[in-house]
Amino acid sequence: MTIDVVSTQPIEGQKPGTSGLRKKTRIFMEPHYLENFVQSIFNAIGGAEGKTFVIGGDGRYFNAEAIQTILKMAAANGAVKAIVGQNGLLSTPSASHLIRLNKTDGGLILSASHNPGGIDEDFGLKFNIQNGGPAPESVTDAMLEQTKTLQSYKTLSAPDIVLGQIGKQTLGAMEIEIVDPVSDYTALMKSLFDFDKIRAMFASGFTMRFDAMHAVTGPYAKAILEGELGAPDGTVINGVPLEDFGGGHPDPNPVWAKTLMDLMMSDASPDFGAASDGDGDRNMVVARGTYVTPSDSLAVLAANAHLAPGYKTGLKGVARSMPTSAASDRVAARLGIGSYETPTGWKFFGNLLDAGKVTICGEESAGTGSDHVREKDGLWAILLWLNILAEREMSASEILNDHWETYGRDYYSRHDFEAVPADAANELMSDLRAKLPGLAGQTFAGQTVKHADEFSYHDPVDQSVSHNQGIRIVFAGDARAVFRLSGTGTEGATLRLYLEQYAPQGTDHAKDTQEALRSVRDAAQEISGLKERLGRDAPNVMT
Ligand code: VG1
Ligand code: CO
Repeated sequence: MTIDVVSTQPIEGQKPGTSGLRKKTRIFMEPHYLENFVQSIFNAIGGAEGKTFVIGGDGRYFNAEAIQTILKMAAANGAVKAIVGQNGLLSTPSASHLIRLNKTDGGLILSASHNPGGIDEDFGLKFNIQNGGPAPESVTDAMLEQTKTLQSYKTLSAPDIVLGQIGKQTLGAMEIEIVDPVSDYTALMKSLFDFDKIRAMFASGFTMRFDAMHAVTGPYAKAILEGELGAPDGTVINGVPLEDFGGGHPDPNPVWAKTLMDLMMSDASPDFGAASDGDGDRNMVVARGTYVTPSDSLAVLAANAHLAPGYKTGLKGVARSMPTSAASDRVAARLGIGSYETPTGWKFFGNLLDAGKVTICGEESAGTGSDHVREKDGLWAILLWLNILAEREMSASEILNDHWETYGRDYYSRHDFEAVPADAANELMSDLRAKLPGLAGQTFAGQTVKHADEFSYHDPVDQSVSHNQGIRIVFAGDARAVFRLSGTGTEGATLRLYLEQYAPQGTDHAKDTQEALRSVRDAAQEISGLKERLGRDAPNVMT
């Protein structure tokens, strides 16, 4: 086996976005493209010499080939060990756990998460650091610099590794350990939740449907829900990971998980419904007859987490991304604990978790997690819900209604305008930015602007500052509209409009969500002119 130093051209502007680098699969498959980015990662972290990495992905098309390439490059760059999920599979939260459990130097996670998979769809790669969390901006900026100047990369001429075989192999001087992707993760879940109590709930006839969307969570959900917890066979649907996710978007929302939504709204509904995304870090929760918005789910979990053994001493604090509704802030205020508002993307929660300032974090995009790993964790959120249901002996909708009665309801919806022309979306944002100083006091569609700004985050732990994290327009009547450009799309631009309207305790909590948000939506339209500018009558996706 020989180490080859391959000369290459820099790949300009490959900036990792909200969650790693995402591109069309065919771009990743171009000669030297993946190699350039992997070498840029190694260079950006001060080399791979002597290091141990966790490697795995969501099983999408090109997953296994890319892992072979990464392993050879890691060996050629002097890494001493790679811990790899069997068949190249690792959910994002379980990769985060393995990084921490084995005290490794980080991990390479192959996923484009909720984006569809296949040769004509999307692929992605992200690097997580020693704490198990996504690389912070200082590191992703260093990767970007590397991609611009890289002249060569190192690889090994060697036969492929057998990814299906659990146990140890060697590649050059590097040891490879292929591990069962599920077992360590299951042990972690057992340490946090009352499995006996949840098992008893299933045994007494509680029914659930978990849609794994043909993505990576299937084997985890089957092992834990149907295996450990005794839920009947068939509780997990679409449980076999497929390279193209069966042709769907593995995005757990009412649009892409429509079959599950329809079931939950029907007379045949089980007691509880859930789904997770491509790489298993996000979750959707549906009560019988009621969709639980992710912002509400975060708030309910924060308010009830102490009922699960892993959180019985209470929470240190709660963090949410800026576009997430204020529902979890209300819980934190009542509990007398800290609440934090961060930019979109899990990498911003890492410092708060490491510093012990927060225990639970969440995003409106259906990501919820805690300090047990440094990623959002779809199955964790579902297990926490199950533990709470088992303890409170109420249905999920009763818990939700009780929550609204206690705290008031934050009506919430996100409207996505996907794959719109990038120029038009950028212009919309810059024109809106220019308007901000004059908006306060003006009234649009019956909503009066209280203040408007562009969100900048000052990290309270490392004092770093991140600008341009979304435009917020706060209205006097306890409503808010947020405009933000997505950092995970691979085609044109995606504009996200986040809408919320608070209805205090004692007011009507049973309105239709879109109806309750009508005036704030109309105000957002009037201020931005988004329909005309983007040439769209309606959003593609409303969650
Ligand atoms: C989206 C979500 C964001 C999430 C990110 C990665 O980002 O809005 O909340 O952290 O996806 O999630 P954006 O930039 O497109 O809005 V995952 O599960 O796709 O890695
Ligand atoms: Co994901």
